Amino acid sequence: MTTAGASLQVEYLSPARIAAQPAAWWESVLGAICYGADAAGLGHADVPCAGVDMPPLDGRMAVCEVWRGKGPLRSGSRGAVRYREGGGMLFGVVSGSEAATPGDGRSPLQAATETAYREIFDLLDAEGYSTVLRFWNYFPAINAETAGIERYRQFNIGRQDAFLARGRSVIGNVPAACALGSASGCLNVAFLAVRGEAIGVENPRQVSAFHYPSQYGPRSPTFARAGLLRQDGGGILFVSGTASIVGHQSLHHDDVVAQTRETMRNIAAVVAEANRLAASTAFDLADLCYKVYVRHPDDVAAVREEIEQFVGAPVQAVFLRADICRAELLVEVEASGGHSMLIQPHS
Ligand code: 3EB
Repeated sequence: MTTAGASLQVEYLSPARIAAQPAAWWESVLGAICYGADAAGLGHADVPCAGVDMPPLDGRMAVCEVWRGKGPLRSGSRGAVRYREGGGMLFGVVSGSEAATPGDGRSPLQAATETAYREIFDLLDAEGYSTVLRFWNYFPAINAETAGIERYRQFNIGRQDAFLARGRSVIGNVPAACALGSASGCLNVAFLAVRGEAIGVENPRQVSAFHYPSQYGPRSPTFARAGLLRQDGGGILFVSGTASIVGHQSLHHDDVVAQTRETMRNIAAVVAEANRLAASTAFDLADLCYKVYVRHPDDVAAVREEIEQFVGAPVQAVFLRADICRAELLVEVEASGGHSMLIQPHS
């Protein structure tokens, strides 16, 4: 048991709100991911921030997801990875360029992914962070095929090769994650690591992603359905990107409402499994913080309504325009809980 993450907090703010924060506000900021059309970083040199071209669907130009921990924090960089750490948590970001063609049979995206993940693992080994609780992966044209293989599948090869190269397991207790397509930009990987152990949670309704059959690509994706950090007085849960997949198959092609309902059944099943493993904590769907990736902007109202209908209450949720990693999937939902959360209203 650890109390490392007891003060973890996420806030969603507009870039203008962030620019108006006093210096003291920054002291406990671990890092951020800014979502929006040509989203830049936070403009704060000491804080790692990924800029992802994935516009929010509430009319604002951009929204920044800011992770805050418990100070004092220390910033650093190693290779291409920028990070900030303290209180037993480390948040980092790395962006990878696809400019270089490796010339060894790997695609530029595969090579960029492998390099990014190797550098992350090298940093974590050097800093004594044993466990990644959560990865966020974003890159453009996720469903496009180049050299005869879909880019999401190229990404999966590079990711798995980095896990293997650094002696990490690619089945069983692997990190929670998401992988979504942005509108433009480079590969962005953000991550949150801890010093203690976390538990990879699987979904009894779904084949574990690391056991997906080869029809979905030559290498299975390396992620768990959720990551659970057990703590005295309440754990922290990260539910991975979750879609309308039962077993290993996509269900409800062309029906965004049915896909959303199936997705929420999956999230409910993962949360139930996490509660079974958590011992002391009971996560409730109504108390989670959601991020919802929607392929077609016109679907956002129907998706929100279906989620709230399922949960039975209004939810804290941010909606983003994104491509999902299978062409037939129209929506993907991720969630987290056990930390405090604030979604600044649109203003
Ligand atoms: C799925 O369940 C949908 O490759 O890191 C969800 C979460 C998905 C994470 C990843 C992919 C990833 O297979 C896609």
